[in-house]
Amino acid sequence: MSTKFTRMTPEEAASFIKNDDNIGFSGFTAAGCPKAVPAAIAKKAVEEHSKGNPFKIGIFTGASTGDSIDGTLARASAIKFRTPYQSNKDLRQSMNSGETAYFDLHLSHLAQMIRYGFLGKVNYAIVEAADISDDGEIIPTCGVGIAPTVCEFADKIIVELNKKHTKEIKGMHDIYMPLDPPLRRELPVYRVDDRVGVPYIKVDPSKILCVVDTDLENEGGAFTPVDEVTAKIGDNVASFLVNEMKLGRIPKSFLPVQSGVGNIANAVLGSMGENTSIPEFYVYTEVIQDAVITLMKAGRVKFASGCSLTVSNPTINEIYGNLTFFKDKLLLRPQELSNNPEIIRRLGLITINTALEADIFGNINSTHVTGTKMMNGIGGSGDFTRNAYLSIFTTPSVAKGSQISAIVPMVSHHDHSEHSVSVLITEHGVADLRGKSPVQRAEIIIENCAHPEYRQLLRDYLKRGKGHTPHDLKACFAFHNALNETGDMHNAKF
Ligand code: 0RQ
Repeated sequence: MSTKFTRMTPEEAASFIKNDDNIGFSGFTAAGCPKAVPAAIAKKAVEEHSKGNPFKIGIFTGASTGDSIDGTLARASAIKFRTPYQSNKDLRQSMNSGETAYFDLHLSHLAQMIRYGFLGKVNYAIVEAADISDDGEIIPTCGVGIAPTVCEFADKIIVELNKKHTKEIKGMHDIYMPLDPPLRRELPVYRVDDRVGVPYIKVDPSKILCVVDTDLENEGGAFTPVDEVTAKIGDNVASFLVNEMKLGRIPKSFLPVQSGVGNIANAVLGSMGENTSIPEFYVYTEVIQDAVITLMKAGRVKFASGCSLTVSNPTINEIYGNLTFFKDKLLLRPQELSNNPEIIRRLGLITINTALEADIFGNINSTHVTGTKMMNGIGGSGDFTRNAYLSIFTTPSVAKGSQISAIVPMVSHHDHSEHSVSVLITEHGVADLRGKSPVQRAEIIIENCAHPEYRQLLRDYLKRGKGHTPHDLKACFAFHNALNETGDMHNAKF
């Protein structure tokens, strides 16, 4: 560990940040995010506001963050803009009220967009590290995100050296930054466990403003336990995949799996692990969740490549305590690689992501509640879905009791088009959309996936339309209008 860099307290480091600065943070989800300096920046914002001074910063991160970034800064009204994915309730409120300008991006695009100069300057990179050497080799902690790019492009770098993360994590990362067009070459990842970079982020030591020593736990939340609905969705996914193998449409050795974020994704992986007709498999994903680690210990997952270890604190401690077992089974890459379309298409990923709502023709809304309120963001779902070998979307058939049907006539916001979605799965069943016309897709989505309480309404809607994709533009949002006006989609009228 280097002793040559200036040591500062979080408050001293935060004192350098000015109103209107753009900051690039390391990490992906709560994993790998700095905590002490952003919280001190939020404190500074509150002080400046109380003196009547403006103080807001622009935020680039890998994806969602811990509460010390998105929560404290949103509550301090200190965010000028924010990109990409987020999942913090206070930030969500600030975005939906118009206080914070949020722009949502495919996660694989962000680092290159910063390099192309599309998004403005990065004044400071603030990165969490497990170790740093005199010559500027930074060992990230358990999440990488866009750290290599923001370190290269920022004027100055603030390093949070966090003792909670063992230096022995060195070797788990594969850091590589592609050249930009017209010089870009192929990304030579041919197997899930191929390494193409180096195990550290190399920065110019003269750019390091200071090192801030911390000892702070990760801020990740726990998952909701698997319930009857999520377990059924998981079982439906696993049985579908087993059948695809029997039909010879998935090789007997299986294919690498990407699984989305959240409770359903965790349940799906659990079911796939329990179903021993699925062979031991590889994971090539962005977020490595608890379920992957459980399956690794059970010998069901051979190797996982991702952008972050988004696991609970007991699980991260278990990994750090048993690195001899885990280190050659886990690889953490920048999101530009974990979510790279070229690699996803080459490896032939089976991708499994969760929809907020799907329409009867197979279009997916992953982000906007009733088309207007941002939930989290598109995350990596577009990167993976569009380039998958087989793209699956899962969703419970209803939300909020059963007042919301997740299957609607037309999605109220469009993230993934019918052209990218192969299969839709709810707790009621599976709609295999491959090779089907819009009407054929609608029929199986209604009969196999919609909640029985909503099937007749959806059949009635399908009968009204005309044309190749038979919509009735006067009635296509009847479900959403009923929800807005009466609080219940059951009251939809055409
Ligand atoms: O509300 O939190 O108040 O209970 O949405 O829904 O069913 O718990 O599912 O945690 O898997 O999240 C799409 C948001 C699903 C997530 C989404 C309400 C529901 C509940 C959460 P409560 P569940 P999950 C790569 C993949 C986009 C990014 C992505 C997501 C809450 O998966 O952000 O795919 N995906 N990334 O009640 C109103 C509906 C609703 C609804 C559910 N139709 N209308 N509310 N809810 N359906 C990973 C990364 O990119 C990091």
